[in-house]
Amino acid sequence: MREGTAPLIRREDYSAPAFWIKSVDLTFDLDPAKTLVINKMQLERNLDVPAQALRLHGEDLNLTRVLVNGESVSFRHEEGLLVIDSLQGVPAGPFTLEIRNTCAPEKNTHLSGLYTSGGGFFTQCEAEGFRRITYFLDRPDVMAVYTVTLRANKQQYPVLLSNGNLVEQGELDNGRHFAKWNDPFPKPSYLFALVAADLVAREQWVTTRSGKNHLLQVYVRRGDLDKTEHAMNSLIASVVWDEARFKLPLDLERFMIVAVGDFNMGAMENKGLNIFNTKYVLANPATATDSDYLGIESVVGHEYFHNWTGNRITCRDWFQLSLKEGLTVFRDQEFSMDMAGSASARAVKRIDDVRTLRLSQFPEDAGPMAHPVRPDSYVEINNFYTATVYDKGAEVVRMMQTLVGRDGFAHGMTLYFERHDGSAVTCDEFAQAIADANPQSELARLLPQFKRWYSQAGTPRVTARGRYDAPSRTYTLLLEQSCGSTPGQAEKQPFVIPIAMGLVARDGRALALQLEDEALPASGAYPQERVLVLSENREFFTFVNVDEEPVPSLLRGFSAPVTLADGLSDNDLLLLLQHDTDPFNRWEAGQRLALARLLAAVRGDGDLQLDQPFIGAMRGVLTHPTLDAAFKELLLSPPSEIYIAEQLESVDPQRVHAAREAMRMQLAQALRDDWAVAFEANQATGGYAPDPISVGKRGLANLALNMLCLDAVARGDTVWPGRAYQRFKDASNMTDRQGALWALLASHSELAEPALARFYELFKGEPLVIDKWFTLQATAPESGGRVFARVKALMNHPDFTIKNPNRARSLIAAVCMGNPAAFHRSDAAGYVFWADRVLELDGINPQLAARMARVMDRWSRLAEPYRSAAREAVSRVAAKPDLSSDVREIVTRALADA
Ligand code: B3K
Ligand code: ZN
Repeated sequence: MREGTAPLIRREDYSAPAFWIKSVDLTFDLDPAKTLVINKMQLERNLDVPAQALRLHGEDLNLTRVLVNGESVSFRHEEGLLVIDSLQGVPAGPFTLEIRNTCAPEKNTHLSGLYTSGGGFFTQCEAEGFRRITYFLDRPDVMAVYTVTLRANKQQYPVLLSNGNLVEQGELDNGRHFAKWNDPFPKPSYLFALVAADLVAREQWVTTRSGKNHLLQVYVRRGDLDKTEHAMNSLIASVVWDEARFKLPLDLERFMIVAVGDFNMGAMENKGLNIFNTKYVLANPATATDSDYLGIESVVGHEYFHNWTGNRITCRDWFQLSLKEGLTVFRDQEFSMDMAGSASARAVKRIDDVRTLRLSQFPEDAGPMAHPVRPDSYVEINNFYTATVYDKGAEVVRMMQTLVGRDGFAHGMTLYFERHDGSAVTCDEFAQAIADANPQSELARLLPQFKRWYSQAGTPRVTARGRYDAPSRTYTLLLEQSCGSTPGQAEKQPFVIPIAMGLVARDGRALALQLEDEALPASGAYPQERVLVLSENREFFTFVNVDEEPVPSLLRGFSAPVTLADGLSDNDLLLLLQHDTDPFNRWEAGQRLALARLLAAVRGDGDLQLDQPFIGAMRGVLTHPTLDAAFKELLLSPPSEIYIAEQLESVDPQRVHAAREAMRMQLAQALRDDWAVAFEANQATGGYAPDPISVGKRGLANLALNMLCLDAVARGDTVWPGRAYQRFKDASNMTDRQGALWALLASHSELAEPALARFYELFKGEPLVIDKWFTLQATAPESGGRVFARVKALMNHPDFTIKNPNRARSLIAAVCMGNPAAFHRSDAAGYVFWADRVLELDGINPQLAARMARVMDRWSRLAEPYRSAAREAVSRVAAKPDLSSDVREIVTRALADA
């Protein structure tokens, strides 16, 4: 294990490897206690760099033999590296290196490298797990062809899988068998995978456009086959989409997905052998919610799309992680949008993605872990699989598409693959390809400046001021940008910010947009929407032939990851809420109206008291004859407590919670009859299908039921809670069942207890549903400390185990991240709980511990008494002497944020 003094790795220190590994022949004798690995490599010196000793990575391994060209050589260990000095003078040309070592999969609680789960063997190698399997140049720019032979007991491990194509399989002595796999594509070690377990597969053949047939397989444990249909459908849709949208075909004879119950993250894109957290594979209507279904579709897509963006072209070094992650998130977002279909359903997906960005990336960019999309340094790379690298990285790619157009972007992708297929490259090379394919674009003109999105951390703030001049019939927009300092970056240079916009007349009409000195376009009409490109600190944009003072609708579709201060009044926002042709800004107007009221209540002395214009506007949304249900639900859900807190200089989480709960209660009361109508009108009929219309109906019906119970319980009325309980019992799908249970929990109904008990009895054999059962209890609205007390009691429940990441997250992360009012207690008990859990987890699974540690990132923003208590808890974790480098990096950065 790496200890707390691990060095800082810097991007500027990159140097090419001293050796290349051309091919690897691996043989595994799989045994949970002691697995033997025979690793035969073909290497050659990299003649572009000065001759040096060979230094191989290795971690938690037992080395038994080292042979160079069949002869034993001397070696030494130095700072976690295996050093073979005699290879410094090796002649140019290939030589072989054979290494034998053992490892102990059943003792591997880090879930990095080779480990056991549910009686099978699984691997996770990204970012640096391969070195926990055998000695290697475990860095992404060393790409080799792998041949892998697996040997294991046939009865216990009937399925033996690795990357690529199966070349041979057969029987061995003593009840053992073997399988030999070959992956023809050179790949970095982080994409290696093996699985040996007792599994069954759903199979499907597909034919790609070239006429080739491919076998798709989804492997799960016996008994879970009835939960694989949606994952398989999502995989087929992904194969079809990537070929249609980007002309990128499946390049292997077979493509496998394997589900495993113990997994640190969502899934992993190993070449041809994706390994998934069961959470992103298993679903049937009885066990999975609509959002589970959507999550599966997007993660299956994401991992499949990595096959080109990540695997065929990979990262030169881990600082370039967003090269594959930002791009692949962008691709999975586009995939889900294309699958959603209608303009309204696409907007719902976009709003969802922006909510995620604001919930996780904006706080990250404003806190101690702020880092550029392409970081400059790290201690532990696993700590940099962040919202910034993934989600802001995706926004950077999206801005490129906005600047060059959808077709231009597709051409850019084609050029990127022409230039770099089969190699390990940098973010610069990606941006250059997109720009070079679009030489006339704003991206090409501004490329060096645009790339500041990769190098500068922090969320830019755009302010906009409009001035209408009646005599000249002009409307002038002044746009200004600034960006606060972030750790290590005091001054920021201006960004290139594409601002999609329109102007809306007082009667709701969209106005034609003619800029000063602009000729009539070939289409014969000026557009009603356009993209302004802000690249200076301040710029004026003047529109002519404007007959009346308009309301500007800026940053449509959230065209850049910035915050916007446009000074719009309540009346302006009400106009946009009603008339904006851009659905994103329509939603945003509603959120801003709610946010303004919430912030006033949190900052001021009085309680929140909703005004008639706001209530009327919300009623207008709820009773709107044509808006989609999903869109109504988004509009009627107030901003989250985390998002509200981010707008405040000093945060009292209890006040934020109280204000938001008051808003929910008043909306419940004021719209009581309308909620009842909406509930009845949005019953999805027929069999379960996760299509956007049905999903929207179930979502709005659940919100309505929640509001109706809230209002009823407050009045002492038992009718709606009774109906909710009945619905909970009779539900034919998990979305409705969980929605009804949540309505009871969130309204503090007495029926919540019997419902929880019944839920447990129904699903005690379904781990993913029991995760939900823990999470529902941990995220229920706090009242009088009961939720927190329940969480502590649940830690002793026979089904709770901190060793399983999903289960640990379902309770610990759920309360610490998902329930601010239960977590931030004036007696500091929440922080003590957090510190104890982080320390406990650190001894088992440092990656997971470091994720949990990030809960406290924003401690310095808290008001007293929370702030001092939170700092003390972070200091207590930091004081532990043998802390992992993972957690040490997080808490050290947090404490520097005073
Ligand atoms: N590439 C993996 C994440 C690996 C995380 C390593 N700590 C999954 C993904 O982004 O698709
Ligand atoms: Zn990814």
